[in-house]
Amino acid sequence: MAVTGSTTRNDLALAHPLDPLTAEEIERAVAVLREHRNLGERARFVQIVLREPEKDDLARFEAGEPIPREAAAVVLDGGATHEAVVGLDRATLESWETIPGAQAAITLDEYVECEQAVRADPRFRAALAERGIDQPENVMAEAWTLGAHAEPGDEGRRLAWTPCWFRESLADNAYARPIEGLFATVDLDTMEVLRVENTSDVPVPPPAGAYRHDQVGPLRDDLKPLEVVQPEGPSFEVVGNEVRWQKWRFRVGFTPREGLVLHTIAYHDQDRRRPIVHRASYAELVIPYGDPSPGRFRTNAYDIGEYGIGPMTNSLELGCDCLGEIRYMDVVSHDSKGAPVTIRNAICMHEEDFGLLWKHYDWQADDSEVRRSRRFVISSIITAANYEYAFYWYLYQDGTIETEVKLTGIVLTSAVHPGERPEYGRLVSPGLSALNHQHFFCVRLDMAVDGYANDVHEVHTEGVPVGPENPRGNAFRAVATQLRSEREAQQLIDPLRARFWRVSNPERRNSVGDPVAYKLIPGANVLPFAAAGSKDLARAGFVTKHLWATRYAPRERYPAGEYPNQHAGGAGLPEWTQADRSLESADLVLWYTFGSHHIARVEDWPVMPVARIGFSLMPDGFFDRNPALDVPPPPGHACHSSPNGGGASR
Ligand code: ABN
Ligand code: CU
Repeated sequence: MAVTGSTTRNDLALAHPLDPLTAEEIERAVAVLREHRNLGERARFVQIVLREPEKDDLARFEAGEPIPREAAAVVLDGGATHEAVVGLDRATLESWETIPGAQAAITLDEYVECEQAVRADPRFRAALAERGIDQPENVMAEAWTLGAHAEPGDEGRRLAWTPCWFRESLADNAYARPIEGLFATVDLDTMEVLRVENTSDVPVPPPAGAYRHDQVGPLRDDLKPLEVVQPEGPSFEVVGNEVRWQKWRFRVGFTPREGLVLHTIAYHDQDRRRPIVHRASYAELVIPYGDPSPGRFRTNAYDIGEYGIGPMTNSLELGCDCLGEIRYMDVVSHDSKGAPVTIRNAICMHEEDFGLLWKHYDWQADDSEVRRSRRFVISSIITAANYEYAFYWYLYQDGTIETEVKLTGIVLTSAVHPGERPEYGRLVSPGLSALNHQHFFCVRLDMAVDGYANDVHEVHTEGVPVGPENPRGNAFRAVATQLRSEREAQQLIDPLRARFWRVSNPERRNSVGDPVAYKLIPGANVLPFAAAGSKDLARAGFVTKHLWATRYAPRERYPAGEYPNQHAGGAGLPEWTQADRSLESADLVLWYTFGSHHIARVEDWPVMPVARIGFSLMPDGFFDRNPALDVPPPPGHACHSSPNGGGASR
């Protein structure tokens, strides 16, 4: 990972054990695997990633001990999925294990090769000809994962199915003209087209959906320039992969599966570095669609677990994706042959003015104190076929950590008979339906609130029954219940009772004697509509609860399990939490699942204005007072005054 901009990495920074693999390390891992396992030409490297050191290894490193660099790899070879660990310092194969029954994530190379195989298939071409389409090269056939919907006889194969769209040229909207009912099923190991379904007489909709700047008619001409200028540069520093902004410190990571990862998020306070979150990432994203029609019922994809969003990461452009005094980081991904691929400007960092931080006007003293809020933003944007997901982490001067996803791109479409109104989607253009769907994100937060021994409580507010304690009926209070085990910690949001979850450190007290704590405050959320007992819901058990908390275990990383692709269901959080491990004074991991519910609007077409969803982690007794008291008034502005004079306006 390299930083573009005024900061450069130095040798010391290079050595940090949480730094993602460099291109050279990926090459070394591939060379070791090829040599020791005699891998054939057809072997695929699905994911090669830093094998992250455990917390006690990191402590040893901090104490000055070098710790070995290791790569973890998922490899497809001979029709099976294998996991390997490679020692990078001495180029050794540390382990090689075949994972029975696992289907690794689909690689972008397979995605491209699958489309080529489908376009070349005579049955597919015949089906296109029936519809008057004689340019198969202008048909997009996307390799979608199949979930648990393999046809009898296909079990055990590595499968994809392909919804298809037609366009006359690359300048057309890729999703405007679905070829309804035409779906191929492909064996990705052999790239054999197993079958072509051709079940619908719905015509391909007419051309529509232009959205590019030179296609949409006159552009508005009344926008005056808006520039964000920091003449002295930004007030953060990037040293290697460590970011220092105000009192915040954290490290930037990146994995092929999760994309952007934040490590060791801490706040400098009371002359020490106080940890808050050891590791934060988007650990899963599943999009269930609600159309039961032939073929389309399969539409259900895990963009993180079944594909991996690292390679989908965009190269960002200054003034477009991010505005202001930006620092970028490049990341290194790799293709399925194991060749490193650098994504330039993949991660964007900058500061934003965020309006009011705090204010009070004392009218008797005629004294006003105002502070402006500045937040630190770190983001990356991925393109998962039709959709864009922009992932943001925000750090605030009052100790709040927030994350937000901005969803944009093009809604997933199907075709309907002219004049028909779809039951399971909304018409966005004549003959074109945008399918009902939901996007469920699961953020994994390996917590470390002032240390690794943490408790978790559910807190809600309740009114007190009218009686001797509350004779006038006005009383209400917050009620905290400790979640002592993994089953107790399976929770739903309860916005009408203002529910939140508090993670505290029972060994450290604040100035009023309470354990220091951070609270997770949910934002908008929803539950799935897939039926209980359905194959889709069985695989996505983690979406049935909004909060899960588990005792840290190194192999428990993804809420639908390590290999959700073609899995029958039950893996991940539902399986691990059957152990019902204690969460008292524990090294604990919070998993927060949140769903963006999407019944499309015609305004979502031809490209969707951003929809936002997220949540925050807010200090709740972590500090001894408002931690942003020491933020100075902006220089040169009279937004404060003393009681004895001064000229602030309120
Ligand atoms: N949104 C499903 C998907 C992701 C990547 C590639 C194809 C399809
Ligand atoms: Cu959507």
